[in-house]
Amino acid sequence: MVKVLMVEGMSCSHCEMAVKKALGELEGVKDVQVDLENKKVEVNGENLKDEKLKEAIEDAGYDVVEIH
Ligand SMILES: [Cu+2]
Repeated sequence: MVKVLMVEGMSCSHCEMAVKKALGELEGVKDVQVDLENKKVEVNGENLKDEKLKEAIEDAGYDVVEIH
């Protein structure tokens, strides 16, 4: 399954790495793609829970404005 998240606050490659790392540590996550320009994060995996994804990103210091 694929989840697309709109994330506010990412501005550089460090942010990108931080978000990738935070999501990569979650169970079921196989791949994370970050599109800085469009504030878009695409998560690929199994049994992804919106709540868990949101929590991981917020704990890393960014805001999730949308998940679909
Ligand atoms: Cu940054």
